[in-house]
Amino acid sequence: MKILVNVALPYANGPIHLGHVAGAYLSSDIFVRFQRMKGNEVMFVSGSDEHGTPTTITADRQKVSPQVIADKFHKEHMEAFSNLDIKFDIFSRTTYPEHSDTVKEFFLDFYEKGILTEKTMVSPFCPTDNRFMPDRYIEGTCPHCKFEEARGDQCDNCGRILDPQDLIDPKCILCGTKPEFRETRHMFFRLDQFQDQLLKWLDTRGFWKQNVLSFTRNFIKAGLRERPITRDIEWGVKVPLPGYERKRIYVWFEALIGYVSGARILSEKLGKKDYWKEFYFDPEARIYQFMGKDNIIFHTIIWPAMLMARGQYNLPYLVDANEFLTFGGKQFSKSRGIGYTVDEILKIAPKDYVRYYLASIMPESSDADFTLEDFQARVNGELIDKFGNYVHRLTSFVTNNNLTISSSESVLDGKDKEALNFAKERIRAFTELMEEVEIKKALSEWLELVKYANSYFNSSEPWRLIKSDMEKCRSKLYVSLLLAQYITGMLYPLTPSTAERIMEKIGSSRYSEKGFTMEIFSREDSEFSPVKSDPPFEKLDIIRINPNFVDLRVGRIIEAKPHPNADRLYVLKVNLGDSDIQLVAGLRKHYTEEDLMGHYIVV
Ligand code: B3M
Ligand code: ZN
Repeated sequence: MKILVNVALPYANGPIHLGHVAGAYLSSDIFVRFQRMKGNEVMFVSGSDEHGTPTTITADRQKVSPQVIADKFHKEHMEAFSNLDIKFDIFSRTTYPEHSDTVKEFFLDFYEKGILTEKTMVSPFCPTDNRFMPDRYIEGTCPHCKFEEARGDQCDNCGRILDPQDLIDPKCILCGTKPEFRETRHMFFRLDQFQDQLLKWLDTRGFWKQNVLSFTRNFIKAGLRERPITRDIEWGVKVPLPGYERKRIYVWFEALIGYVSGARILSEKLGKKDYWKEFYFDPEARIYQFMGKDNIIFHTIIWPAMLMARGQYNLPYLVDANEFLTFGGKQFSKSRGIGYTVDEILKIAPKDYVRYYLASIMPESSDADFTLEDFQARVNGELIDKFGNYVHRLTSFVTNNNLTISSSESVLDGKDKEALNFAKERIRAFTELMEEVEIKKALSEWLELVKYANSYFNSSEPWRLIKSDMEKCRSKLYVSLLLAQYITGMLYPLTPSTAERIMEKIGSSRYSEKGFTMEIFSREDSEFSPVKSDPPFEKLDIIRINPNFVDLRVGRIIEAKPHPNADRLYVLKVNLGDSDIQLVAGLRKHYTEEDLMGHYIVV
């Protein structure tokens, strides 16, 4: 099957942080890798959204041209994604000439079809700057909640959508002058014409996630109105109409078309000019759209309406939006120093730890919170202790005994078959969930299988069998290695480079022949020649990551015993109120056991 995966084009106005990654970029990359594993033909498109006020505001503040800002962040975004192994087929730019050509084509097609109408509206005009100001350039007091720094388009305090005329005491953010409200002419997109068609189409999308569907239905129910798609600014795609020389196309309207121009540019680069049409025009192809929840209506209403207006284009098959990721309960914010950017986190933790943790808390059905403690607990407790140790113990046992294990020498007993059936069931559930982009749930199926593999290996006791029953020992190792191959294969879309590394360690013949395909999960003959190597992971240590992170608590010593093998040490048990911990302390020269008992200490 042909699958086009589009991810919202990030604004080129600031660094990518983990909130963005968890919102859409990681889930789409995982989905793409999974689809490729299944043998589907995938095109993975995103790019920089360079126009509009998000970029000009940053540029105005830094007193440079918007292109300087866009260039800087386009480069940074590309690096951030690539450092996290998020690998687009194209990371395009909305300042490419091919993009403005495609936008013009859409615009003129709509114009000729009568889907655009010209209307007069009232806009803020700054007499000092002598120009119309975009809504975001006006700030004032919110009429609803009295927040004093509400923007002309929205109040960040109460979340209400505003019109700059609603603001009490409006001011231009560049010069502080009170704006005048003047009439100006703009082009409007007749979104109202698509209300029925959109509702009918949504009725066929019952399999979408609830958050996306209900958000969209409520928006349509409130009634769709025509929307202005030009603006009085100078930074953007030019309007191909006379009289519009000083106006530009609204950033959202043209950025959405970036999905089409991106696919076209990629096709051109691949030397297959019309390749993009196989995704947009063949009704058998599927288009998946990924984004954060604040972008839903643009992708479930406006973009589909634009595609309907063009005719012939495929509509999105699935629109997937995650909820928000918070950091210690607060919104990620670069300016307020809350949370980590991709660059910052990668300085302190390997990319796959980040991918693993974000996938395990993916905010799919509700907001999720990133904390350093939880990051450490998940990575160390699951990825390292359960998965890494399992593979390491198993492969070390095999290599220490100079064995090569193959299916042909294995005779499976009831328990072995049960293990393989359990695995098959988990893989089936995992696959279904990945298909539905339920990544967090898919990962919990993986963890189930990892735990099962651990207990299967422990209870089969190959270290005992090797002395008494070599055939049985080989069979147990074979099943254990097969389980290792499965769990590593399942991990591939989530943590690709780790999965590659571990697969080498396991030395699976199937992997070396086929790489990561669904055949990794087959049961048929394979051979394992594990490679002797060090433990695959180093534990995550958040105190080392963040020296400011110190967890100090007062505890009471409830037990003090001499250390059995060291005459300077005590083994202490300390009660922290909600739990007990054990400590080893070099205090025997200084205190007796009785001195210590019952004492309060800081740990
Ligand atoms: N630039 C998303 C954002 O950065 C916005 C998406 C455009 S996708 C067509 O918040
Ligand atoms: Zn407000």
